[in-house]
Amino acid sequence: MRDSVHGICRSCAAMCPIVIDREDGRPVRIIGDKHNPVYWGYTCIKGREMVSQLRHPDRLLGSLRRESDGRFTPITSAQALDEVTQKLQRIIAEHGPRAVATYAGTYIFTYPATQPVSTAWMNAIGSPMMFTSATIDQPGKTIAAALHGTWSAGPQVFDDADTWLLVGVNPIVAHSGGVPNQNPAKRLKDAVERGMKPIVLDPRRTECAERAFVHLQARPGEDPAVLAGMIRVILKEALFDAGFVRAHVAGVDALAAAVEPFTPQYVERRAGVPMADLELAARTFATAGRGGATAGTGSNMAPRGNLTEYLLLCLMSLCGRWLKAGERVPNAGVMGPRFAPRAQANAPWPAWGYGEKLRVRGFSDAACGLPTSALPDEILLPGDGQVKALISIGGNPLMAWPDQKKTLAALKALDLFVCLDIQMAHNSCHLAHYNIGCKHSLESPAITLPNEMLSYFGTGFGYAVPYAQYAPAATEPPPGADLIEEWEFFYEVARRMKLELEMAVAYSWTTTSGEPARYRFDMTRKPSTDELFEVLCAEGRVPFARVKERPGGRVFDDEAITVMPAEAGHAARLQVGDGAMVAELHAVAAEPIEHEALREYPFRLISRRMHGVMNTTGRNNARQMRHRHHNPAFMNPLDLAALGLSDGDTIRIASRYGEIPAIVEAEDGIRRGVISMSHCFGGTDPDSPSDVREAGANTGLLASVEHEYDPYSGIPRMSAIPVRIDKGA
Ligand SMILES: Nc1nc2c(c(=O)[nH]1)N[C@H]1C(S)=C(S)[C@@H](COP(=O)(O)OP(=O)(O)OC[C@H]3O[C@@H](n4cnc5c(=O)[nH]c(N)nc54)[C@H](O)[C@@H]3O)O[C@H]1N2
Ligand SMILES: Nc1nc2c(c(=O)[nH]1)N[C@H]1C(S)=C(S)[C@@H](COP(=O)(O)OP(=O)(O)OC[C@H]3O[C@@H](n4cnc5c(=O)[nH]c(N)nc54)[C@H](O)[C@@H]3O)O[C@H]1N2
Ligand code: SF4
Ligand SMILES: [Mo]
Repeated sequence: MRDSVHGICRSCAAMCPIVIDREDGRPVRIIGDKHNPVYWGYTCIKGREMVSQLRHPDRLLGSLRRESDGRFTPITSAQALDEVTQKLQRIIAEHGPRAVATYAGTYIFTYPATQPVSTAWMNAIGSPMMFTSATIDQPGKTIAAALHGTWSAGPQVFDDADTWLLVGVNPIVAHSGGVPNQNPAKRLKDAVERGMKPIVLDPRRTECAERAFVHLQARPGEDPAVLAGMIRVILKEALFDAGFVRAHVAGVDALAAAVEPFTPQYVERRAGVPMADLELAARTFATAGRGGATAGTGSNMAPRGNLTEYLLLCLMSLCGRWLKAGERVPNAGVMGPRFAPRAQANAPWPAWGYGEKLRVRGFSDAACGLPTSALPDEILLPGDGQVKALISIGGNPLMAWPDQKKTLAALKALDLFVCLDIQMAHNSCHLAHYNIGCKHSLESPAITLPNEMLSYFGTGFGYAVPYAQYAPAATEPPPGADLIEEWEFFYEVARRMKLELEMAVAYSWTTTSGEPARYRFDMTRKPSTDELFEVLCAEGRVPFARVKERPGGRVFDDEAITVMPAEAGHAARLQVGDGAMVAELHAVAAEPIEHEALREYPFRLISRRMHGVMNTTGRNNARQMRHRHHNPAFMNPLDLAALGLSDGDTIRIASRYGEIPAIVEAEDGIRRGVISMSHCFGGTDPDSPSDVREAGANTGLLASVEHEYDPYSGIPRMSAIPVRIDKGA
């Protein structure tokens, strides 16, 4: 029998609505839902290829135990859970709960039950050692928000903006943020056609830069200098929103003094941006009308990502790019709580220096969470509190963490390493003591709540309209499979440990104040995922049952919610002169200009995403990889010619900390002196490198977690890495 059902793609954060054609209940084709009012039929190859992912020979269809000879024995998930529980209990009894850590990777995000249940379990055993990929992604966002404060009513939105500043972010490929992730290519095209003037700051002429009004093709790693230069122009020419600043912003004098050295001449010399372009960008941003600014991974992985994110918030506040009293709120919440915004600031809050103290490099908990880059050292460093057990949830530490050699040593040193994954290719799973096979996203129900909550993460994220979708599982796991959902792992281990579980019904990245609602699990009756969704949406503005009524998703714009005026006597201000950030600006101005000082490393290696794969996921599909196996080192054709290189040649790229082989490929539009290369490639053993043509290379080998790292998030220099090129393999 042939039929079609609605679904939600969970291959990335965009959560596109999909239509799944089935034969006898088995998905055979996935297409976009052309009737959807928000995504307009959009999908990408990663979503459409889920059909082959579902039946890929690399898929984990059950659980595996690694034996002492390194081979894997299939075991039932019940037995795996029994054995993992016993091992965890022994580790906790011997070393205390801090010896147990969790790492939540990319595939925790689109499964909204996973994080609250895993956190509930960690709270129940008493371990604070929860790590996520957020601290090796864009940790500057949450840190900058804490230092600056937030605006209760939220930012102006992309869809009616007159300008948007995109900094080290490329939404057309990444579907992450900047341009809202619902069909970003069309959204940006439509915006430009109605007159928007996008400004792109990126060393590469990206798909977004192609549509920019101004493209600042700066040297990598110089975003703080460029943004400080823009702020200086705006202050000098008094282009800021004086009324808004007077009423709601503090610290302008300190900021003005700190940006003073960043004259257009200095920025041109330092960042390689023509003076006239810098001034045009500043004037456009300040005078265009409505707008916003978004940074992405490129800027956060380059040095001083916190400062870059902070300067964007300063630009937003100086130009009053926040929703004003009486304006209609674009998205007042659907599955999330009713938004009751006011035209007032939420005061800054502590960004670091509280909670759990790590034993290495002076780290503590911070607004972005505990630093993942320090976890390998927490595993390797003997003594009280040493981490002995790690549970990786939809993540791939070996491929994704910076400093792959240290990561490998740490993963090998663990007494217990458990991976919750769907497949084993190019993966940390081969080092795990237990691999717990998880259901594929098409085999469990889904809700768009995560993308809705993403609007709290930063400007230009989430839905700008009150949209939501629920989709039931589109198919059953194949016959004979023995799979669980990630959250069930934690429930089942808790049950075996005779623990009570209580989960907070809130997301770690929301900044809503007040205690979250709590939900106590019945440990004698496991809830269904649907029941958990019900709990997670219990505070929603729209009853969950109403969302479920319309399988393809819909916009719930039945209620007009407007921004209320500030409360009488409200004193909190948005802070643009934070002491730590001002000190960093002074430090930037005082340091030598790197490209003039560091001549031995004339190139900068920068991060990028590949269209067809999601970090590691999809590398084992030839169509997604466009029939190559590696991650090319993209360079400007003139640089290749100057070095006597042609497409397909092998080079060695050396940073101050490591070295990798790579295959070059010409790409017009990359700034000269820049190498643009994706992460999560290479073989699984950096000490016996596989052929670069077969596996590519891991750019994390060029980073060191012990040098040039952020003191709060721990993120090391993962983009704008100074490198040198040697010809030949
Ligand atoms: N050098 C360098 N390093 C980087 C980056 C960079 O740009 N440059 N980017 C960083 C960023 S932004 C991030 S987020 C991290 C990514 O860090 P990770 O999340 O640790 O890495 P991924 O490769 O995304 O790992 C996803 C894992 O989940 C598995 N998986 C896929 N689908 C599912 C599913 O439905 N359920 C479950 N349970 N598992 C699934 C995949 O097989 C894979 O093993 O890497 C970071 N590392
Ligand atoms: N197709 C695909 N989509 C993905 C992913 C994927 O692997 N593939 N990964 C997902 C994940 S985990 C994340 S976090 C998001 C990330 O989403 P984005 O942050 O949008 O990531 P990118 O597309 O890599 O865009 C980063 C941009 O920064 C630029 N850049 C690099 N260094 C610098 C610098 O020093 N300064 C400036 N100004 N620019 C710089 C790069 O040229 C690149 O265009 O994407 C998600 N979506
Ligand atoms: S953009 Fe993301 S959610 Fe949409 S189809 Fe592609 S992978 Fe799926
Ligand atoms: Mo990420």
